[in-house]
Amino acid sequence: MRLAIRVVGLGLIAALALVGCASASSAPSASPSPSPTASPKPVAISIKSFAFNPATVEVAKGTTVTWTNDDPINHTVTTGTPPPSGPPLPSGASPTPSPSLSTGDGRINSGRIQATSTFSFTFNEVGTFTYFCAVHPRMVATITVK
Ligand SMILES: [Cu+2]
Repeated sequence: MRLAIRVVGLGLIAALALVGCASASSAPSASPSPSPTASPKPVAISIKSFAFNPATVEVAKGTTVTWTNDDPINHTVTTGTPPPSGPPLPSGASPTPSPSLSTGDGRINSGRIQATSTFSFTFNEVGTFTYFCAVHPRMVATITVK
């Protein structure tokens, strides 16, 4: 019993010594140098009244775009070509109870953006990004990255 206490005590002393050593030897770390090119200003797009506002945006490469859903219902930001709305069902077929949303071309797909929520994407690739709302395929917009 007594031996055990002594071992624990020695262990504590050793631990304290180590901590003291570590803090004494830690040199102040050099502050990271600022990046040579400042990142472009972020861009905000509002989703309101079943439309992307503004619908046409031109941004510099590296820009982060944030969409805010200002409608009381869900929308998505999905790149690609919107599916034709209201596809004709084969005769006798019943509509699926919860049709899965189009995932577009797979480059950007926010999934459902709840009311008052946001979705952000950083464009690190130049090109034209045509996107739509998978819930309401008539909602279309374009972002051009230069
Ligand atoms: Cu929508």
